[in-house]
Amino acid sequence: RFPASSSSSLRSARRCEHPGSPLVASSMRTRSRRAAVSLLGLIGGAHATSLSHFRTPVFAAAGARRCMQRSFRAAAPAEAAAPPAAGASKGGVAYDLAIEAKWQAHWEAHRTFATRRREGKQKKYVLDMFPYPSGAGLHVGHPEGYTASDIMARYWRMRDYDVLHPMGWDSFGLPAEQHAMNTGTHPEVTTKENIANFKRQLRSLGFSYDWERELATTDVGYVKWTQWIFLKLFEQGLAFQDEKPVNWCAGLGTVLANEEIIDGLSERGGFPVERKPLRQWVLKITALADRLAAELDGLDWPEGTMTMQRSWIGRSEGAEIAFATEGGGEDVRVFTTRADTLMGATYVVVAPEHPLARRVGESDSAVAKYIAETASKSDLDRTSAKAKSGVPAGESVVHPLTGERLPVWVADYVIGSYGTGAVMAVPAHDERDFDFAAAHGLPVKRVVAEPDGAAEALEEAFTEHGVAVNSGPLVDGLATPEAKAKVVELLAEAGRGSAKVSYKLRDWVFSRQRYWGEPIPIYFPVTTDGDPRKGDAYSIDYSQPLPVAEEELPVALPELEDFQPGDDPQGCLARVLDWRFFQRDGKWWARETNTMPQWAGSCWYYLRFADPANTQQAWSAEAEKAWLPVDLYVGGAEHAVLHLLYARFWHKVLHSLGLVSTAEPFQKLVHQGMILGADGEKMSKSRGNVINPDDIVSAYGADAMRLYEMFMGPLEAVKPWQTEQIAGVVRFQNRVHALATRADGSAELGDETERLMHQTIKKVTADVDALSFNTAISQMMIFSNHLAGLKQLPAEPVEKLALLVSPLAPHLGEEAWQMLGHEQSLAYEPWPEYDEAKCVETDVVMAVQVNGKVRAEIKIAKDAAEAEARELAAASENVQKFLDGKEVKKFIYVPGRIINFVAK
Ligand code: ANZ
Repeated sequence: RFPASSSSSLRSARRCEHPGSPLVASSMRTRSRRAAVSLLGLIGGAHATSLSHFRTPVFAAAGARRCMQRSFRAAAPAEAAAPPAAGASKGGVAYDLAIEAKWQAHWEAHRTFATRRREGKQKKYVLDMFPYPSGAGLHVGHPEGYTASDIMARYWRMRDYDVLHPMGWDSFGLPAEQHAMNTGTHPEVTTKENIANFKRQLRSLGFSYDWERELATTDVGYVKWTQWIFLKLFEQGLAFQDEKPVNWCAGLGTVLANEEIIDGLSERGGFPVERKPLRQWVLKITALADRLAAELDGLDWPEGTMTMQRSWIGRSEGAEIAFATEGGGEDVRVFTTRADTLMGATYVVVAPEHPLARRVGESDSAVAKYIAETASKSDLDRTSAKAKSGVPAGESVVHPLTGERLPVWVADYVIGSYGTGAVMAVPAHDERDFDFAAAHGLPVKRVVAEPDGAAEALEEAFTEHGVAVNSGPLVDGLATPEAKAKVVELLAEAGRGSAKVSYKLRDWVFSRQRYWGEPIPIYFPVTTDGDPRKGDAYSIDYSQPLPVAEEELPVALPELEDFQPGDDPQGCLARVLDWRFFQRDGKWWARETNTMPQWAGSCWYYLRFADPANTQQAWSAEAEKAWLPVDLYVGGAEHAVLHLLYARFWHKVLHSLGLVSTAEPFQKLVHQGMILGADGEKMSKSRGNVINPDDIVSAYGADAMRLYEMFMGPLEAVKPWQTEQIAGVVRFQNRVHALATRADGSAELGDETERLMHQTIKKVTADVDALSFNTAISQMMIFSNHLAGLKQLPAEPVEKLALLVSPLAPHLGEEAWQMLGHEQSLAYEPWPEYDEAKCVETDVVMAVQVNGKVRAEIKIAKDAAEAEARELAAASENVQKFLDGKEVKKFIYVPGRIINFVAK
């Protein structure tokens, strides 16, 4: 499903490393680095089509309605209403695209999709990954997922569920901020404009959202509760400050996000970027690593996504082993998944960030130089480099079981933040150690033989499981799993090691030194002799972070005209002295000037949708119980890891605080497949293969767009856009419309039509349940063709067809329903039922042979008895003609297959 990793995806992988996440996803050393790369490549996509962002005040319901009516009218200009592709439908009134605007106005005026929650009814919460309202507007990938979820929302309403189907905006984020920096336009202005445009586009597609629940993550009333959740994390010790390496670009005087860096240079200006420690807020997602991995089990998610989450979390079972240092300093502790290879360790490697390396670097200039060189490299660059660089530390450690001395090296293929930041190197059985040993002339000692006992000299590392050799009488001969356990036992006896689980997942760096994000609601004591707002000297004590009181939330962003980050690494808010400093009880305090990352708002929006207008609480317990968890979550696979992991993390914290009642937020997850350009390539401006949904809607209508996107192929498949194929669904649409104009209440429902009607209801129901919309449409095409061929067209099958088609093509469904004489919208009309018995084909058409030659055809029950078959066959005129004057010697009858008279 995902594009194969190429050099460009590698590049985007590099650019998009997320500072709060493990950079090397699959395996640090021996396991597939390629998986890590393609995983990161995929995340790269996350930034391209970002789910990210949202500042408009939460509308009061009435105001919202008024405002929506305005934008609605704008959405239905005269051209859009013209029917260029529809034409006159055969035998009836022209199918006019203006009906789409008509029905949208109807739903609006009647509040058709206002959410209801009735006592004793079951619920379905159908959620889309809300969009970042970019300046470019919707692309064709958005309506694909949104149509799928809308079909389900409409279908479940007809099945008598109470449905929550909301939409909102993930409206904080980089593009609006970048635009602000370039043009001086306030991000709030850009964001508002973009939201209005997105909303116009979504409304033109006829989605059944409850717009009264609309929210944007930039709404002050939303920011308040995002900050409130941050304070919950802070109270729990899950949000803390730490010095973390950031990408410092001296040329631009700013900290850059990973996606703003290409090959070590800033995307803007091409200045070198160096990794530099900076005070940051960090969320302790690692505290929940085990639950985040284990609790995926009960979810109905795509297997691939669960696998990616698991490998991102990277649970690894192994052992921690302590090597004593020669000089009697701190032990060097290593993490290994192959304790069984302990006797094959020939040296020990520490990462350049390791305390031992730093200590040695203070007096050893070669080590100091090496540490400085590696500082600019990202973890991915370090782990994927072919050449294994490194320098000797000039010290040795003691092997915990043999007492042998092993040299210590400093090398950057060991990552400082994974495991203990140090490894025991076993070149015979680990590829990277093997390469490193070869490059630096270090010994290789084989301690694992092939399963059959063969142990030849090695030309490359033998990384498989096998049988222990050269490992002493207690371990030799044991198969790898037993050998691991035995070595851990021996280490435990010696007090030098124990079993240990490590995770690749890293704590989440949760601060940015930027403007367009939620201010972190923390402040610090200030020492000053004057007034820091007037520029007097001050010092801030960052070691004493204090939470802003709940009643003082939200901490709103100050007005700003210059959005450039500036040369203070604390970010542009640090320049807004009036906002930053305040006095209380005669003392000075300073606000935190870091803001939250793009991901914050999307971590809990699904909860707010349950209770969006609540001013007293983020959500009420009743609303949460009424709607959570999300029953169906639809969105792009590019969010398979980060967004979903972050949201699950917040949810689990809220769960442990008793604020939500389920452990997981999203029960079922579906990713729509990417829609490629007509050339089979990813749509992009530079290729000129981008399709604008507005153009399709104004030329063919929303229903045609919806039907086409669902008919292109399976929802999850990657598929190319083919405008010319829209004609097929337009024909279908016209045919259904024409049927509604012709239907005649007095016409009789024949057997064949009745059977096909029940078969169609059955198949469409099963297909919709399985989100297999393309096959549902095929079946309705077959059915509509059949009906179009009838001379006398009864109303019942056309009514059923109108109901069945309505979740997919809601304007058409409503229009047909109205033409058939119904006054109410069909949105809550019961979904058609089928009768299993009536689905079965009972009659067959059979050839009747006389002496092996076909002489007639009869229609007969599939399982008719021989006597009945003979009587019916013999009654045919032509058969009588050929039997005339002959004696029937034999009658051959195989039910449903053969009827033959053998006559002389
Ligand atoms: C000795 C050994 C022998 C190893 C052998 C492997 C094979 P996963 O499965 O990804 O957890 N390792 C540990 N910490 C590391 C770090 N900070 N940077 C780079 N590599 C690190 O991989 C665990 C293995 O990766 C560990 O097991 C260690 O190498 C290495 F035949 O220890 B092993």
